Amino acid sequence: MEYADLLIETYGRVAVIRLNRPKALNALNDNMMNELGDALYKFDADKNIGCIVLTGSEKAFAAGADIAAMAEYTYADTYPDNYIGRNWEHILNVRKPVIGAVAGFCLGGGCELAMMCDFLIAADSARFGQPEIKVGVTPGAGGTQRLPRTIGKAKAMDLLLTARMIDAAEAERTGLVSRVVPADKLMEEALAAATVVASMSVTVAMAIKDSVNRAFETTLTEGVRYERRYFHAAFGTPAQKEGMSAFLAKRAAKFDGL
Ligand code: CO8
Repeated sequence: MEYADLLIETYGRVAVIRLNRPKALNALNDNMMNELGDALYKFDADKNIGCIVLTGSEKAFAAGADIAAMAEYTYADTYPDNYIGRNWEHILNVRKPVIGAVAGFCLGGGCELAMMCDFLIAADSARFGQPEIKVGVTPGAGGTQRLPRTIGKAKAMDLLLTARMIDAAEAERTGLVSRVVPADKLMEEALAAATVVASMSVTVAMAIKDSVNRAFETTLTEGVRYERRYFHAAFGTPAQKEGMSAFLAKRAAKFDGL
């Protein structure tokens, strides 16, 4: 796959999508978001891929939506065309697990995109924030919704209203990221985690992802019912037969592609 604003690599059953506009700290523009959607959908449909890693550069995961592109926009340029909604949320349709590997600036739309990943591994160099207020707009890709659900109202309001950045340690304390690793180990750690995920049953991994995401959309009772359907359905999959027979035979399960 060849893209102007992305770099693509695969490692076994893991696909790595790297945001690549280094001169603009990976500011997210229309073309990059179209390409990202295209790459995500291709890997989601690829039977040889079990997990996707989304990353940026050492300096920036992404420093936000492209301010230079947006500066002259009018309401008439944004609302009728569904600016952002049109191509920023493809990632939410991806059924396979997506791990975000974040180093450097992860701001504004960059932080919103990161929060659409399933979990985040951060380099100790990572800086997170929602500084949209400083450029005279609200967040537009979920910052006011996913951030409070993730780190709580007080912290979210603090970040959204003051535009201050938090470092990787604070991001881990608040639950925004699942782990922090030395910057020079970020890709090694992200690939190791993704390789573990990709070695599991892709069917079960997709079901777990869907079920966890359901927790944010429904009541506890309905969510547990939803999960129970997947649990029962698992007994109709080859993955359950392989996983449980491997356990009883005291051997490692081989889920490749199941
Ligand atoms: N858009 C466009 N260009 C950018 C952006 C951006 N968001 N961020 C950095 N750049 C460019 C700079 O203009 C500069 O370009 P040049 O070299 O041509 O002058 C280059 O990247 C390097 O940046 P700096 O020189 O500023 O580097 P510093 O290390 O001094 O500062 C910062 C780094 C602190 C990250 C600083 O660049 C900054 O504050 N950037 C803007 C952060 C920001 O406000 N982000 C929010 C943008 S609004 C948004 O994301 C709305 C999201 C809504 C959903 C999606 C909408 C599309």
